[in-house]
Amino acid sequence: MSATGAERSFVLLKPDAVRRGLVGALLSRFEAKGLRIVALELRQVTGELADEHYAEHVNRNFYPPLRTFITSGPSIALVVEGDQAIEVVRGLNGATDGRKAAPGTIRGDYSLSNRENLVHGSDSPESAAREIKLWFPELSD
Ligand code: RTP
Ligand code: MG
Repeated sequence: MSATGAERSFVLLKPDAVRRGLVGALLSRFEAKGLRIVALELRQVTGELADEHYAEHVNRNFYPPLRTFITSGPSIALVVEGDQAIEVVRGLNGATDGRKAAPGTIRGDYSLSNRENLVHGSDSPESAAREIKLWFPELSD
């Protein structure tokens, strides 16, 4: 929670979003929904940062290719704020697998992949707090 009471979520526009020139289109969706951008930065994700960000996945079979992908070019890291921002962002992002994600969602409209799915959003208040502290320590108390 921020000082204003609105919820915050961490969002990452992954390297495929930057490569494909979709940053503006994707940011527009979050802004049009009414979420406020409170931090934003272009970041080249290192393997070390990837391992921390995806700590829950590092031992999964899909992690090595995910690590290669997420470090393959610059990403846009941001924090958004608004009423129920965590759940709202997950709804805008859509299901993990772009092939199954509903039309109207970011992944449903722009992704045909279970890995290159354009966007990350925190999945719980605990994850949001952890991820905001990891990516934007200056925002944490
Ligand atoms: P995210 O964390 O990026 O918001 O995505 P998510 O919650 O919808 O999905 P999660 O299960 O947390 O997986 C994290 C990311 O790993 C890649 N992935 N690849 N079987 C696979 O090949 C596989 N499963 C997941 C995706 O990039 C997914 O977003
Ligand atoms: Mg996740």
